[in-house]
Amino acid sequence: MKIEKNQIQEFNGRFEKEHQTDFGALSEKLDRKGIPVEAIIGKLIDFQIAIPSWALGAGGTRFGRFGGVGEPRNLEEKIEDVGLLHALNRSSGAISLHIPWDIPENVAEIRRLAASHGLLFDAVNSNTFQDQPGQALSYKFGSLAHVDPAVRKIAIDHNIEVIGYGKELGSKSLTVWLADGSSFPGQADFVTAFQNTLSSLQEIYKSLPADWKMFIEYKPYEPYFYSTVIQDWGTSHLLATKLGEKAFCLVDLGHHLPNTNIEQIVATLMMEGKLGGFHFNDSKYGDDDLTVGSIKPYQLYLIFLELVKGMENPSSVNPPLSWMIDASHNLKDPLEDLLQSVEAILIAYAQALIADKKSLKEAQLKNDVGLAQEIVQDAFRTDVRPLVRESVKRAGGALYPVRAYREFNVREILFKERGAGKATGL
Ligand SMILES: [Mn+2]
Repeated sequence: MKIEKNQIQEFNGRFEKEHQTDFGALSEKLDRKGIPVEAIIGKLIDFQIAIPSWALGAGGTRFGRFGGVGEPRNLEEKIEDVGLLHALNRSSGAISLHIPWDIPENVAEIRRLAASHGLLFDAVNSNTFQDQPGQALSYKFGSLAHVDPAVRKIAIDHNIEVIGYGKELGSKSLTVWLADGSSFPGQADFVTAFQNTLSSLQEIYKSLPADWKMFIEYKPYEPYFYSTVIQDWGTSHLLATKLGEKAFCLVDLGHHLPNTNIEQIVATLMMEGKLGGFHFNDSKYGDDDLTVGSIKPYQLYLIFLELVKGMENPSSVNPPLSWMIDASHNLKDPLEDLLQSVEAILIAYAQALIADKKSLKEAQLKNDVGLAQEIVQDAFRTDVRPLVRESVKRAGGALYPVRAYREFNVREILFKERGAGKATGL
């Protein structure tokens, strides 16, 4: 299925008048404050968020999985799904693949298909958290951190193989998320596990092309419950620093203990030039992988405020960031959910862009706590949705992507085309 431009134009035409009223009122308000509306629209249009191939089907929990209908049955259909999202919001112009779930059989054809939807390949993701069919030795007690060098070699070779697939697809980064850890005190030696991981990553790093980045993702617990080798941003930063200038930390919003100040982590990593990428999702308790902005939209905005401050800092040494969604759950239609996530990200970004950072700095220098709070909250409490809609519309997307998705009967059409099958790789 493909959404045609004239479908979107016809849809937008019906809502143009009400949108112009909303956008006009907001523009006027922002103009009065001296906020550069056109420049902000340009930034919103440029902002692209990669969609992970594993979020396109219904996710499961350890208690079961309730599949949806019309889920993608292969890599081609996953690309088609991301193409549908991108047609609707013009902000989902990349796909992040998971190897071995998404090994391309015909690379040239896959590249051509992605290009026909206007999509690029973002970071490739390795998988050493589960054994693959026919694998000689098991990852049960670890992969890159394993005490047996023969197991480590299998995990290293897999990561190098993933880089190979990424090179063929035009990807420029490898994301390593390591499940390795222990569930019982005494099970593993912390120092040995760290040193094994570092030397394994150093082997992989040697195979990283000159213009690539390696993202090191951290997570405090799960699947193991006593210790995780790469448990926090400090460990990730330590590894990235020891590896070299192509290695960076990756922040997954769900990979923190409750109430962690993620915006402070983001600010610190950007200051050090070591923030590489982002996995967006939302959570209430743990790594819940819920829709971005569904639980803690204020936190998302505060994180974006630090990101924007970092990006707008002319002396920043941090490279451009890689933006990705990493969510998966089993209640909503995955495509509709991803449209909501992308919209939430754009809203938080727009709020951070309109925030009066100059006045905030002045208030901070005067220790004017009350004023600082007023400034920070003023942007968050501004309904920036007309600004986001205007940017999506100018880029060729639908004014209301979720509504358009429903009106175009996307899921029903995909169901007719694909049947009730379950998505691959989940
Ligand atoms: Mn993640």
